[in-house]
Amino acid sequence: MTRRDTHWIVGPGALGRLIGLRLATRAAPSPAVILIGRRRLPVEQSLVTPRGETLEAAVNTATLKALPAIPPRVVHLTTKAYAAEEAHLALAPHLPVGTPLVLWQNGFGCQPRLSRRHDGPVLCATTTEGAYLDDKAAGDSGVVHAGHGETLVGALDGRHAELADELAATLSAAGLPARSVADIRQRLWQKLAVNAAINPLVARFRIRNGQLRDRPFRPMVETIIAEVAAILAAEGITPPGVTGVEANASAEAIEGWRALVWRVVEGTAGNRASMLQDVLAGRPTEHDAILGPLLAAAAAHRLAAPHLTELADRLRERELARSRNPC
Ligand code: KPL
Repeated sequence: MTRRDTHWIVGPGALGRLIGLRLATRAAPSPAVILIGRRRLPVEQSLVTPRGETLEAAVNTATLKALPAIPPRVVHLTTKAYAAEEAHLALAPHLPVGTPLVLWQNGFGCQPRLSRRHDGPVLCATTTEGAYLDDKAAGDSGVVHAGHGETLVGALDGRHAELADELAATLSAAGLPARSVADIRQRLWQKLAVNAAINPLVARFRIRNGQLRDRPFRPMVETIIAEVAAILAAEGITPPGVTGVEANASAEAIEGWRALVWRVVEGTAGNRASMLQDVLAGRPTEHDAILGPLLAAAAAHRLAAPHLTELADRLRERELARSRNPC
């Protein structure tokens, strides 16, 4: 194994393992993959494809405290948003200068900060691939690739297009269709808008995404969409398919956000959203990365966002209660 083709995957949750195992089981030449977590994972890992096939792979594993000797060609940071900067801090001193970093986090919190701090090219990725860890089926050694999606990659400052093209080609060849884009900031905010309209509500009421279509939840979603649309208009973020600065404040833009959110609710009706899964498992949630940037933008533009504020307050209180009474 050489540096040339080695991908370090830091944060081997469902997404990290999906990327790692897709790369490792890709037709030759498959890149070498090292899964790096807080604890060492079993070497033998399996991936259940959306068609139900099981792909097996032996991957190298390591921990943040005992990093591999082989330097990476690229590092994928796939931790939850709230853990990304701490993981980067542990990792950065051990990376050769100029090592490319790919950030796979939800929201828009750590991406600008790490893009400034990292000593090398930084790409951001956003994906609609569906994956979960199935501990019952595979213990600690498997991930289920639940549904195909699309991955978009790019740098916040629009640089490193060649690297983004190369990464998109590598991911696509591994069965994760990917495209390099010049407007990843827009794309990250678009996903954040969807997450903000769905995740805090389903986590608060402990419901599946599809239940948002019914009363009493539907009007709550509409209220959140209206607040999010106003904030994003002020930030110059347009919904997919709607372009132009003037379009931002228009009825067309609000309809664009509504269409996007309800399309995702429909498409993921049976899902328990990631924030609900975190709440049910007693884990921290990504509320800071999702609601934090929206509330900061609302404050900067002097816009009221009472419903988003209330949802953020509740999630923050839950976090405080969790840290006082860890189970
Ligand atoms: O991305 C998601 C999540 O669960 O975090 C959505 C789109 C809300 C699907 O469940």
